[in-house]
Amino acid sequence: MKLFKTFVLISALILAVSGCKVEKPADTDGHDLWFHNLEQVAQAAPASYTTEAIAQSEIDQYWKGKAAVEIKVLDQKDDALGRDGYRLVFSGKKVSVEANTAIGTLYGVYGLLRLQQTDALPKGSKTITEVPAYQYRAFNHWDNLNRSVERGYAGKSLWNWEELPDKVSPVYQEYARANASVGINATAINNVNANADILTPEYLQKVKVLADIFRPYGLKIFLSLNFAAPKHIGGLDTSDPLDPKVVQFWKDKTAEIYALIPDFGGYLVKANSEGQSGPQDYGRTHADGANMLADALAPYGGVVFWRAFVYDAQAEDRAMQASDEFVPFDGQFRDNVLIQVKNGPIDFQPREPISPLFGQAPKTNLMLEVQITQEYLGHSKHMVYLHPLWKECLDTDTYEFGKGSTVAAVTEGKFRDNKLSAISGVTNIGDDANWCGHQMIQINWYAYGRMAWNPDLSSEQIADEWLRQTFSSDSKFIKPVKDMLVRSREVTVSYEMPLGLHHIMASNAHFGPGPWETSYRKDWSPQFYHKAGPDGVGFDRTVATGSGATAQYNEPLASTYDNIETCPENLLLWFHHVPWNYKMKDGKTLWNELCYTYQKGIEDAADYIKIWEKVEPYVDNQRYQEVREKLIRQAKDAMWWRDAVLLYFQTFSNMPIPDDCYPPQHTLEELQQVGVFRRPQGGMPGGMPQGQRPQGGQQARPQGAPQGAPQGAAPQMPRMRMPEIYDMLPEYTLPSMPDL
Ligand code: GCW
Repeated sequence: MKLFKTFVLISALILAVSGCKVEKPADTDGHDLWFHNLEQVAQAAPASYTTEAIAQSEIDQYWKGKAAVEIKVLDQKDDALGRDGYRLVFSGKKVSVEANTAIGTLYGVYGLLRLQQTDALPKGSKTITEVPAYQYRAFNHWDNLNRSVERGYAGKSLWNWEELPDKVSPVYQEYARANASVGINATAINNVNANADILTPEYLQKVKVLADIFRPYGLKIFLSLNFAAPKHIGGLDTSDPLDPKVVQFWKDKTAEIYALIPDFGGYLVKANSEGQSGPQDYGRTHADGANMLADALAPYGGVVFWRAFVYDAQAEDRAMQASDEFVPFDGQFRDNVLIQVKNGPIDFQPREPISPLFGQAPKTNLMLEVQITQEYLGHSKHMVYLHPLWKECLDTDTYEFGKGSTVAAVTEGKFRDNKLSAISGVTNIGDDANWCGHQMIQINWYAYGRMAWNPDLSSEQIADEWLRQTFSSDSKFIKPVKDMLVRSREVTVSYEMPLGLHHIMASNAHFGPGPWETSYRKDWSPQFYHKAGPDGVGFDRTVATGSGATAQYNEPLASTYDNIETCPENLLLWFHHVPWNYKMKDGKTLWNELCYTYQKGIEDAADYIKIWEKVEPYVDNQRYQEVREKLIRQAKDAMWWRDAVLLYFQTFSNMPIPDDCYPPQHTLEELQQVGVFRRPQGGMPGGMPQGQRPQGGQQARPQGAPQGAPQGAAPQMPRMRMPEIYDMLPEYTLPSMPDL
């Protein structure tokens, strides 16, 4: 007892002397996002619900500075600011927020409050000018009408269709406000695997209510449409885009929408992809389909986002298909069509090269689609800050118009006369209290908006801003946590699919490893992508011996990727089939490089826990515990990935896992029991719940016999749903590392 008292006394003394006691912040569920340090979460709707009133009320409630803030819509328009840009003029006793439009001033107000909340207000007189890089900074929700969310990991859809239009959740306004605060100005509210019902009068009444709530925040509604809608809800016997009845259907439907929603943004379309209907069903082209819709929208100023995410089971290399299908139509799309291209040529993998299409369609309005929801990066169970992934794509040079033709420059329209430009992100939002299912991945919503406004911002700057507004400005918190976030994408690449490996996740749920899996469609089969065998691993996409995908890039990218000597090692197995004993730049064999990269990924993921524990004093208990639990899960998943991939590849390489790597904790057989899915007949790649399958179009059907089971193939198992997989996951213990 005496000893204990002495201990308490000494501890108290140390604390008093060092003065390091930090007051523990109050618990929060994270619903207030990056508005956390402002006193109040979301205000009730101001008396008059206009952009001007909202801008003023944000300042009245949250501006803490001594200088008076004046909000001014310029009489004399300033072309340099465009529609959305703003100027903050700091002159001693006054700050003036100036813009050409009311929405510009609202962005200015949020910009000013951001400077306040991140301790970045200028000291003396200064003018800050901000103009967004893209005209449309769009969100894509993959939300179904039954409130399930395809690839959503944060609860149900925000849109309560049953209650609308009569009952309006306060969350709709909070959502609009959060988007406006980071500059997001367009939102496609329903899944691209679209249910045509969204276009019925009943649903349009509900959509109108959302549009009315979003409008003062500058957020335009888009709808994903089902290309077969003329058949499904229009009573027609065809949806052929060149059929006059179909053309009329879309004209009428568009007029009906604009009568309800005068500032409606336009249509987002997934056509002839993964079983969705499209113009090719009628022997027509992407250009025929997109242009027909564009013509219906043009009188109202609407635009079409037409997706380039297309592939079919017959293609030798899925990575080449978007270019193969779209390049022939370069120059044939209407001015108000944008072709929406995923960042990489396959599908939102932890690392992909850029889609070659960005460098191949000089006369087309191209826009970038990124995925904010972490379909392939640990769902909402893993902390992965995605800005570095997106920025890697935006900064990559396509060389299309010579050096400096980065994806950012191409999509911003710098080389086109038509200045229409857009960017879109598939959201990670649902009705979870914290919106995203994981406190830390709220950063990806924030970062997406900031990037869409300014693609030049660095990952560090955005993380810094977000942390200060969401948690604490204390440098003892900011420094380690920012560092952890900025590294996190690379860490996830290391423990999931390093060195250019891709698409080796468990099918269907796209969570956890499944390198041994096959599918009745080769292009859904992990084995098709890694091609592991006794001779090596990786997909040969070279011109001489492989699919020739490297030739879809402009020089010097094409030859850099094509040559195994110059191909960046982080994309090696994307472009090359490489022997297990191939010598890497650091002298290791490919096999050992794989082993050590996975090892490093596990170590780094486990290290997050220690970093988080050190910053405990700066985080409220609720968020601290929630994040800690998820980080433990993430580290265990990292080991699961490593064990599964290496043990499976080892059946081909026959090489040992080096002694200084953690030994596997499970056998390949055990792991294969966990990760095996069998697709039900006629199942869709999206793993959508029954009743949410796309209507019309060709359903994806088995193409040919499943591939022969290779060495190490998994036993046949009944199909399992996600929760069952979780129950079956062998409990991993964290490796005994110092201090853990
Ligand atoms: O990545 C795949 C997803 C599908 C998704 C599709 C797409 C909406 O697995 O769930 O469907 O991409 O982007 O259309």
